[in-house]
Amino acid sequence: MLEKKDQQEGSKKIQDLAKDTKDGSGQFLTTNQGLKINDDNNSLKAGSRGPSLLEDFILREKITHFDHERIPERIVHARGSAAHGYFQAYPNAAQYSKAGFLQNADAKTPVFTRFSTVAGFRGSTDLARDVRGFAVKFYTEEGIFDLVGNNVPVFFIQDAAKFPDLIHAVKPEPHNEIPQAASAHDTFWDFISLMPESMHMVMWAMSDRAIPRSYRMMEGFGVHTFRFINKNEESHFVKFHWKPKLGTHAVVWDEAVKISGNDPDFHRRDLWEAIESGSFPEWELGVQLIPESDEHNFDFDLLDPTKLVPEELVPVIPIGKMVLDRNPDNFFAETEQVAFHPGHIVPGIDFSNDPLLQGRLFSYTDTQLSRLGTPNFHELPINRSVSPMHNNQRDGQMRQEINKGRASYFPNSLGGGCPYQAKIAEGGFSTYSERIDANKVRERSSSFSDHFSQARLFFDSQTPTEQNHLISALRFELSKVETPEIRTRMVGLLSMVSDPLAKQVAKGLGIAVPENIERPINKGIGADDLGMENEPKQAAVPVALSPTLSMIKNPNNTDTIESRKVAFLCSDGVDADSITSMKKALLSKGATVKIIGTNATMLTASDGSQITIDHNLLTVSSVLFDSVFVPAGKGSAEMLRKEEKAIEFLNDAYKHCKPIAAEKEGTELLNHTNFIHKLSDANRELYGIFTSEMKNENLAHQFIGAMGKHRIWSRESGL
Ligand code: HDD
Repeated sequence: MLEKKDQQEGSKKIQDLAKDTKDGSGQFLTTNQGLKINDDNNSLKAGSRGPSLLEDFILREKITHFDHERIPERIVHARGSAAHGYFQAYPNAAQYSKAGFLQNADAKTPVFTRFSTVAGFRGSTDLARDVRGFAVKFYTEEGIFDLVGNNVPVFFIQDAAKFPDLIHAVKPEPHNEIPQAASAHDTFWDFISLMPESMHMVMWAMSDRAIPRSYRMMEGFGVHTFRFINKNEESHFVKFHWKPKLGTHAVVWDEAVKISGNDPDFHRRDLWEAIESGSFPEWELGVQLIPESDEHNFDFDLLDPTKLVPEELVPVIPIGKMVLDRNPDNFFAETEQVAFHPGHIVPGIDFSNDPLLQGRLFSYTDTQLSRLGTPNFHELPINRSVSPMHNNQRDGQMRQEINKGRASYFPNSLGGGCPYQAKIAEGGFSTYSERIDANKVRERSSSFSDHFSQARLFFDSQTPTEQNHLISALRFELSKVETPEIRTRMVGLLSMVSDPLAKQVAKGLGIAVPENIERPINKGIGADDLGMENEPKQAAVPVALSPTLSMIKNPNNTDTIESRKVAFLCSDGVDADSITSMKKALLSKGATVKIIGTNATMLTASDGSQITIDHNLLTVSSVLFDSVFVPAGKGSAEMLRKEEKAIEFLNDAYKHCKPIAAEKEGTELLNHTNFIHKLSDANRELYGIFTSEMKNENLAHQFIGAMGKHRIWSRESGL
């Protein structure tokens, strides 16, 4: 029997652990009806060894609730992670749009931002090769504004009518539900090979943009052209951009595959840990503004979602920043139940006639009805507008609001005419009055028919490293395709983008680039139309190269190493001083250091001091870190040499182009890797390997400098 004092201490410990949870603050366990529960461990039985009794309403309530805990996952973007934060406009923003949240540079508008993959199910890996969703809910004083974009500025299709086909093609195949969270299968490439309009987006999806290092290191795009309406009721076309403060960075494919095994929650954990540690991710919101009068001054149609506006033609003007500074309290209540909708806009923002956007305006409410089960989904705390909500919509499942009074219609006199309509001057929303004079038709505008120029612009704007990654990705994906005709058709389409690209992909597949390109069946447009015959092969765009399309050349990248994770590979006998000085240098630049040891708890350093281990080598791999340091210490280096995992850790870090540093005896460990002997002493530093046989202040400096470049790409091309 525990003494009373021990019991009290035990329960105090539990209370301490639970101090940040609402239910931990000394509350009784109750049923959903508020009845205090006396025994939550045993069901009601006829005798302690007898059958359970149906009368047990406490058990029935608990099990019933449990049986209904899951709701349908999102048909797309099921796998996601989110955070709270705020948006703050810059002083210049007010002139471009009359939206209330852009008027005051001192005001902070709360936001909830959800990042996601597209194809995988809710429990799938974060590191799938996929487009990432980038959806921001602004809780403005004028109502909810949702900017529901992606980390890629264009889309696969031009018309919403093709969306169900696209998603059916990319999701696991219907007969066997294989493969999970992967586009590398026949149905996806079958569809793509018949849809030339997807070729620009395919370039992005096969680039390293589709395997980001972190949600915090992704650009975001509104994709469609929207409208900004200013105080004078003038309209500009607008494209939205999110630029991450930490730069735009990716992992490499081999790494992505290994991360999926090591930590399928890699991006979710990364976002969560960064915010918990106070390293709040930040993006700048930028806009490209195009006066109405310039609508037709481009070689592409602004309404075509498979096209971007090169930043060289229309610069991105920063108008505010978003900081994510709070993790959700409850995944289901917030991240899962949040309902975004591109149709949630506020005065000062309006739609364009992009046919993909127009179709989305229907789809998002409809999907919430089946996913969240009621037209009252806006009453869930995460979806509630901060501006007061008054209307005559009533009842429905799970209604929270207790509406008072008799009048639930408008106009009314019994309710004093309330709620009444707002004049525009009072903030009432009025749709931009665009002149439309047209025939009702079911067709695609011929201004949408150049599918290849911007795909080519994208490919040509990449560095050789990025081009190689893109080629490898296409080789990988198309090698997984089992139907030879699909591969051939795809290589044919790629040759419309770039001959060198098509040749390289074809070589990897062991086939030739077809001479005569097969005309895609159905062509994604009406059966009576000509399709590709109208399309100019590699038509000119005024911009030949666009550095902002490349992640490596991206002018917005800085050399910050803030929140980057460095693994210190250690064992007993490590030199404590070596750890301390390198750690100090890295922490001063905002990096995170993790001690990897050969057990799960403590290391004994060479001076006898005890060092806490963050991760047992058994449980991690270098794919989870940005760089590796092997500290000094003879005993440590000798122990690690015998650990196959330690050598693999270094070999992988090298393969994935990550900076590696080693000090004094730590350098000895590198002699057992498979890369060190390929490097001369002279070119080691060029390839991001920094070693010092003695204590050397410069080592940390060099190491940090290399980390600021993200990866040492010369390793891929140079050896
Ligand atoms: Fe969509 C979810 C982004 C085209 C139909 N979409 C969804 C999410 C993002 C996007 C980020 C996840 C939101 C969240 O985190 O809850 N979708 C896009 C972008 C598109 C796009 C950038 C093209 C530019 N989507 C698109 C079309 C349709 C849909 C053309 C249908 C006609 N999207 C949906 C949906 C989803 C969705 C089925 C699933 C879950 C949800 O809406 O709430 O309605």
